[in-house]
Parts: sequence; structure tokens; C-alpha cells
Amino acid sequence: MARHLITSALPYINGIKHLGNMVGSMLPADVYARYLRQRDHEVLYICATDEHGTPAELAAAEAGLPVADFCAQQHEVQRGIYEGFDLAFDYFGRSSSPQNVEITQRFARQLHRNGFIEERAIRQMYSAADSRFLPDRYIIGTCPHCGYDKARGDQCENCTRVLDPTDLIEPRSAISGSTELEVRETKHLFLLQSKLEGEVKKFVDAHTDEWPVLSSSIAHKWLTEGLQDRSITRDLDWGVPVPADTWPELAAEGKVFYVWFDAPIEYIGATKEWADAQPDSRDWKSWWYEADESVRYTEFMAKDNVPFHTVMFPATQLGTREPWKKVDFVKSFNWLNYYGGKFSTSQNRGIFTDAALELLPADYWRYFLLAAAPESDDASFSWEFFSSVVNKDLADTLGNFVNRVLSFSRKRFGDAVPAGAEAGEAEEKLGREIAGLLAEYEEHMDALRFRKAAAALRALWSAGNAYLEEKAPWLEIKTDQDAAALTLRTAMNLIHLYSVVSEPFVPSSAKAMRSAFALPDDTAAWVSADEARSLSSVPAGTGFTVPPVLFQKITEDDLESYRERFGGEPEADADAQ
Ligand code: B3M
Ligand code: ZN
Repeated sequence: MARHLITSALPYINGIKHLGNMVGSMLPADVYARYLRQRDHEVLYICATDEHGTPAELAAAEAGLPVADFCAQQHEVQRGIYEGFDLAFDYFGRSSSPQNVEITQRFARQLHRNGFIEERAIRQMYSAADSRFLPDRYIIGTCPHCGYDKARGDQCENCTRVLDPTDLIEPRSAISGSTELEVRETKHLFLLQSKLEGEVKKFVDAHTDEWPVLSSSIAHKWLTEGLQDRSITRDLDWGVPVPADTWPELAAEGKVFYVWFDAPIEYIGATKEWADAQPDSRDWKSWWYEADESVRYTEFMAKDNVPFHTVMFPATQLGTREPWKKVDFVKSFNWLNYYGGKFSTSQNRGIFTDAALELLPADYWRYFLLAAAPESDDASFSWEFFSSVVNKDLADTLGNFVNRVLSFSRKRFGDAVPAGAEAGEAEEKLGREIAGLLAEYEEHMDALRFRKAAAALRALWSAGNAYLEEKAPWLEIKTDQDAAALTLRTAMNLIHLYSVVSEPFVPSSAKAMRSAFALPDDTAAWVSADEARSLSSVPAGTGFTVPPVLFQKITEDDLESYRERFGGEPEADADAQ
């Protein structure tokens, strides 16, 4: 059995995330982690809040709180929301943890020892209007590559290229809008990525065939442009301090590491937080340090994060000359748009994760987001699309099947699974079909193709409906009780199978389905092909209850009120975050 290390891009602390963030990182990682656990793999799914940097400082200032308090509070808020989404992290840490400070400083010392960090005097943008040095992302201007006019100084989110603020055409302060930017000299640490370019290229090349095109093409695009040495320190109060034992002068000036330097290291930091939090203090190193071949590391992220994970973090790891575990598979996502425009944190447009949960249970969102996952291209959210998926797939196909079968059987045969006739040709055909669809579903899950996996899952649900329509137990019962009982027993076995295979997508509904049956010691352990074919894991005589309706349909009235509350038609050119 493999040991699966899974991480999803760390949600930034400055505000509540929207559904586009959710579908591009944490949700698919959770689905994959749940699936692998059900298949009896050892899984460690790690995530954390990304807490350092200017946006955190500014958001704290706006909230009138010291930044440490603000982060502690927002961490709890985000944690609560992810719990509401049923994200089963093994640990949800904080990049401001002492563990991350320690490991980040250790990385920096090692990189320095090996000649990959250099101190350089640089000229940096200083905004007189704001009386401060402006961090890269607080300088906005026109992207020299694609012409996007709201590119940030660290990266253009339109073409994903990583930028330097001095690359921008017509730069201005994002805080005050002032164009009165003056250049001042200050010292910073630089990561000499140019020296590591060959090694990073070798690393990326070794994975190109396996990674999704989106991941490898972004990595290659970045490598083709050549790896630049990058400044990895900032003049901020909030961050991992530059270690005084190695750089006394910079430490005395209060320099901290750039947030993108310590954030990926927090994947390791959070694993140590997890280990330290266990009463028997677990082993974190076997996942990360001199990990053996059995550890497979999969990362989940949206496309703008790909350069940092495929190039910059591997460069950082390689340059330590220590045996850190590097990523095996980078699963990346395009954007989920809102009515064709962009979800926007800054403009409060689209649906935020807290509001989503106030409206409807997590399973509705989980299933919809994955069924419409922006894998091969950007995808677009609309309330009409959302409600048609929920109503058709969840309410009509899955939910209705479960309630119809269980209530009908209860009415005719009482509160235990009826025995009825021996399985016949129709059941054999059904079993073969289910086993085939299950294999298809597994294939997509193993390959992390979530949209296709959702389609295969839906096909499994539909096969049950087709069987039920064909056998029509409500007619059979008029002439042949045993035939009707066989149909219902088979359908109940399908419900149990659905409860297992649907668990990664809709965990709480899956649990409700599974617990309809009085099966002692029943677990969500994965079904084998044989079990799928024979459809007999719920034997005749098993007691059952009829669960409340699993999925409520979204009505026209609901739609109307959602559109009104969230707005249906954003302007096409509004900027995004
Ligand atoms: N926090 C995502 C972002 O804010 C960033 C991910 C870090 S992953 C190490 O764009
Ligand atoms: Zn651009």
C-alpha cells in the first residue's frame, strides 16, 4: 500500500474564500483523500492558513486588530467553514506556527550554506504618499507580456507570468493609487534560482508525461523564460524573521521572509504541527525527510499557484541539499467564473463559502463543484446551471431512488430487507453493468479526473434507476410478490453500494444512506468488483429505516431569491482576485 501525502494550496488568511477557491484546491484534495482512505491506503491530508504578508497586515489594520489576533481569529473562522464543507483534513495548521518558523529558517540557513542565497542591495519602490516601501503585490500596472492593465507587481493573474514590479508599465500604488513612487536602496536576500535552473528543469522533465497538461505547460513556460534570482525578504513586521545567527544585520533591521518563501514550507511545518499535537507525538519525518519510495505526494492548486509549486518550491528544496520529499503529482485547476465574469474577493461578487453553507448543505455544493470542475478549461457558475445539476442528479437520480425504494419496500414488506426470488438475468446484467461503471469510476479517481469521475458516479446512480424502471416493482407486486421483493432487495443493495462509492463526493448523504441499514460494524470500506457484481452485501432480513428526503429540489422561487441576493450579471471586465 502506498502512503499518500496530500496537500491543497493554503488559503490566504485575509478573508473568506469563494467557491472558485474551494473547487481549485481543498475540495478535490478532500475527495481524493477520502477515496484513498476508503481504499485502505495510508493518507495524510495537510492544509493550513497562509498568514504572512502585506494583505494580512492590511486586513488586520482594517479590522482594527493586531495582526496576530486577526490571524488567530480568521484561522478559526476558516476552519469552521471547512468543517462545514466536510473537509476531512488530517491537520489544518497555520503558517505562523513556531514549527514553520523553525523549518523556514532552517531552509534558509541550508540554502545559504550551499551558496544559493545572496545578500544584495536593491532599489525598491517607496511610496511617499503611503510613507512605506511597497511590497510587489501592492504595485499595480500594465503587464508587459499581455497588456492586462491591473497586473500586480508579483504576478500577472491574466497570463500567470511572474513579474517584478519594475517590469510594470505605468506602475502605481495599490493602496493609495499614487503614481509618485520613488526608488530607495535597501538590502535583501536573494534566492539564486538561476543556479538551480538545470536541476529544476530535470525535475520537471521527469514528471512532464505524468502531470496534467495544465501543470506541465505552466512549469515549462516558466522554465523557458529562464529562472530569475528572486528576492525572498520583505520589510514587514509580520512574517518569519530572518535568522540573526546567519544575517545579523538584516535581522536587526527586522526583515522577514517573503510570504511565498515560507508558505510552501508550511506544508512541512503543518505536518510537524500535526505530529506535535498527537498525544504520542507522531513521526512527521518519514513523510518529508528521507521518505522512502512508498510515499506519493500529490498537490492541489489553482493555475496561478503552479509556478510556485513546480519551480520555486522544488528549487528551494533542491538547494538545501537535504533529502526533502518533492511533489510527485501536481493537480491544477482553471478558473470557475461567475456568470462568465470572475469571482472577486475584492468586489464581493460571486458566492463565498460561508454564504453557500447558509443556503444549502455542503453536499449540494461539493457535488456540483466537482461535476463542473474547471479541469480542461475555465468553467462558469450560474444559478440555473447549479439548480439543474442539483435537481437532476442529486434529487431526481440519487435521492429519489433511495427514498422511493426504501419507502415502497417498507410499505409492502415491513422494516427488513425482503428475501424474494433468486437473482435472475436482469440482476446479472445489472451486476455486470455496475461492475463496469465502478471500474470506470475508479480509473478516473485514480487519475484525478474529477469531472469524469462525477460523470461515472452519476452513471452508477442512473443504472439503478433504469433497473427499477425496467423491473417496475410497483407492477410486479400485483402479480408476483417474490419478484417484487427480489427487485427491492437488489435496489437496496445498490443503495448500500452508492453509500460507499458516493462518500468522497457527498459524505454526509452517503452516511445517511449507509446508516439506513442495521448492519453492525458496517464501514465505508471500498467495494470490490465482485461485490459490485453480486449486489448482495445487504442480506435479506437486515433491518432498515427510511431516511428523510436526502436532497430538496431547488424551486423557481429559490432561484429568483438567489439571483436577487447574489446578483446574476456581473460586468464582463471587472477585475478579479
Ligand atoms: N495562499 C494562494 C493565494 O493566495 C496562496 C497559496 C499558497 S500555497 C503554499 O493565491
Ligand atoms: Zn500578463
